[in-house]
Amino acid sequence: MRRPGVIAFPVLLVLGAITGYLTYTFFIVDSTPKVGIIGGPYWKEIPAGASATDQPAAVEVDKSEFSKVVTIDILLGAVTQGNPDYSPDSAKASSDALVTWVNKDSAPHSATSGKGFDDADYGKLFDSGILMEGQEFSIPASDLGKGEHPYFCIVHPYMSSTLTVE
Ligand SMILES: [Cu+2]
Repeated sequence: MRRPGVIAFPVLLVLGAITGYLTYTFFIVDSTPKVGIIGGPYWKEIPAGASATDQPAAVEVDKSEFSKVVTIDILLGAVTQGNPDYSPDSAKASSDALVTWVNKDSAPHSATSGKGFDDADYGKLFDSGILMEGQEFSIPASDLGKGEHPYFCIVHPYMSSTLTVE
């Protein structure tokens, strides 16, 4: 009587080889992206609206044309949840003013219209895009229209504020 390992060992080797071959053929090869081929089990269409081109282009603003400038600082440390972020937190601007956000934090931030990503219209009224440390974004209050405009930071959605145009 031979020892059982004499048969079991080569059988296990063959089964392992078959498993490896099938895994490679049916999972690895299919899931590896190929240039020019759109499809495969993991292919997913990017939803409309995810494109950066949907967002309003940065407006070039001549500050000297405005006698009133409302500055909203993005405070140092705003990156930490719970810290004061936009200052003043509820800014007010008259229709003839220019509104300017200045990032005084060391982290990147944005000022993007809307209450958050759940807001279907977020970013439609205004969007600073990513502001690095020291960068600023300006928009005439007349472009926004009267009323209360909530906005938030797309990098840190817990940062939110309102701008009221009177
Ligand atoms: Cu932020």
